[in-house]
Amino acid sequence: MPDILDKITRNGRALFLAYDQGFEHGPTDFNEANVDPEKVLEIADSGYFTGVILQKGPAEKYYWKKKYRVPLIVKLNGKTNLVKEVDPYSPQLCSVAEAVSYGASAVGYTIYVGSEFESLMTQEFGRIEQEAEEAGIPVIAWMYPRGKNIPDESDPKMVAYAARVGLELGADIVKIRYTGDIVSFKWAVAAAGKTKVVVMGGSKMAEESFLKMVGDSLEAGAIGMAVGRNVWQSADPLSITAKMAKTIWG
Ligand code: FBP
Repeated sequence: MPDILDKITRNGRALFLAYDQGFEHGPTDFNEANVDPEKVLEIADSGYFTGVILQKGPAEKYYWKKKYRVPLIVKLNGKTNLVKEVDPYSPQLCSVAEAVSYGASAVGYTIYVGSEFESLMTQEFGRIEQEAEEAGIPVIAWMYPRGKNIPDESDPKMVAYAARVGLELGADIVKIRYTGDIVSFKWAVAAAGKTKVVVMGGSKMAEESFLKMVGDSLEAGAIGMAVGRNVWQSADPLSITAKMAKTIWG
C-alpha cells in the first residue's frame, strides 16, 4: 500500500536540503555562490536528496519554472530574526493550495513550542493538517522549543516534549534538534511514536562531528536529516552529501 511519505523518502529514509535561511537569518549565511537559489537547487537535484525545502518565492521563481527532479517541500510560515521578541511567532504566509500549485510534494511549518504564541501556531497547524490531508500530501513540523519559558532549547526533555506535541498534532514528520547523545535521542524518537523524525543541521560544524551526529541520529531511530548550512556552506557540498547518504542508506 502506498505511504503518504513515499514521494519524499527512499526506502523509508529521508534527506532534505533546507534553504529557507535567507528569510530566517538573512543573506549573512550565504557566500557568492550559495546566495543564488539555482546553485543550491543544483546541489538539491544531485540525486542524493529526497526533498528541497523552500519558501514560496523561490519555489515559484526557481523550482517551478525549471521542473527539478528533487521533490519540493514548501515552508508555509517564516519570520526574520530582526524582530527581537522573546517569545517567537512565525505566521503562515503560504497556503497548502498555493504550495501545491508550485509542485509541492509536502509542506512544512515551524511551531515554537513553549512560546507565549504557541496556541496561534498550533491552531494554524491544525488547519494546515486538514488541508494537506485533503490534498494528499504530508506535513513536516519543525518542532522548536523556544521563548522565555524555555531556558535551554537543547534540553533533551524539551526536545522530547516537542517531538511528542508533533505526534499529538498529527504531523507526519517532526524535524527536531539532536539532543547530543543516543540514549536521550531514542527517548525523543519514542515520544514521537508513529510520527517520523528527521534531525536539523544547525550552524556549520567540523565535518567529522557533523557526520557523527548523522550516524548517531539514525542509530537512535531518526529516518534522516533536514540540513542546510552544513551542506551548502561546505567547500565541497556533494562530498559531504555523499557521506551523509552513505550513513543514511548504507
Ligand atoms: P540548518 O541545517 O542550516 O540549521 O537549517 C535548518 C533550519 O531548520 C532551517 O530550515 C531554518 O531556516 C533554520 O534552521 C532555523 O534556524 P534557527 O534555529 O536560527 O531558527
